[in-house]
Amino acid sequence: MRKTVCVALAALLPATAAAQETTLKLVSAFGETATYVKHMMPWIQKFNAEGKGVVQINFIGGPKAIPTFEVGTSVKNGVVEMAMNTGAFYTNLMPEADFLKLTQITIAEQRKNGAFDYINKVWSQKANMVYLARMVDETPFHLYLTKKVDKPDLTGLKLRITPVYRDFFASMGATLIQTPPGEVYTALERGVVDGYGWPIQGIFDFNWHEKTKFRVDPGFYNAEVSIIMNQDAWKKLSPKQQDFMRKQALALEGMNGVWRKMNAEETKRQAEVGIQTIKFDNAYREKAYDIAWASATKQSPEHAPQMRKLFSK
Ligand code: 173
Repeated sequence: MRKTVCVALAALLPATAAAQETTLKLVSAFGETATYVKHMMPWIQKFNAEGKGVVQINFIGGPKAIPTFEVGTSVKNGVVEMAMNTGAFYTNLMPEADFLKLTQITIAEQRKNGAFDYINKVWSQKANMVYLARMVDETPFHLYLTKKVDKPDLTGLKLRITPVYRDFFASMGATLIQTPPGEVYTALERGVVDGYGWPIQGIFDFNWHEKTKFRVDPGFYNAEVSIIMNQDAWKKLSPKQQDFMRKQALALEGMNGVWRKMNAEETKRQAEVGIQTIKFDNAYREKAYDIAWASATKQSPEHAPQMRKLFSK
């Protein structure tokens, strides 16, 4: 009799263990050769090693799996549970997504001053998402050009943009063409654009340096790349699984120290391959913020003023 019970219990065990472990699909809005993906992969490995029997991440790939500008919707609808994404790629869900570029304090500080909770409130209400972790921080955007300009007047230039740069570049008279990162090289090669916006790091990932002659300084804003999650999938996790996810989110943010160093290295590397710098004064950078906040306030009178307070130094 006793033996029978044991056998019956043993038969149940694997099924129970499987039910306790949850696998979450994760997609990247950036291509697989991107610095951001390279940064994330060791984190996923460690996550899966420590998460055996708890939670596993199944990385399903980049924009070939889901196109860049559709990743946000796929997370909202639960087609995938998680994504590495930036707000500029899901402004179709809410204008606030793109405001994360305006943070002047680190994610660690945002967790302390209430900004992180505020973001989560908005993401939950408007996009059915949990904002889990910010994995790129302290990284400015720049304007890169194939033609020289000697003042902040971009009239006659065609520039590749995302929502990040739209209002700022438009204010200087540029003609704008929105593309996902995956289409920048071809646009440069064919002369469809005379330049593009991108952070200080990463232009070598896609060989854009081959076509880039100038970088405009100073940089502006703060590149945001984060891990977002479908809210229903989050709610299905047990408290233990949620704790594990929070711990891993903090671990990912704990890796953000690499960006400062990488940004200095990439600045040097750009100079080494012959990319010249065009220097504008700080009024250029200040204008970038003034224009972005004015636009944000217009698009979201409800949240922009509070986010501005929480995001500023
Ligand atoms: O594609 C982009 O230029 C963009 O919006 C972005 C945002 C964050 C990091 C890198 C690129």
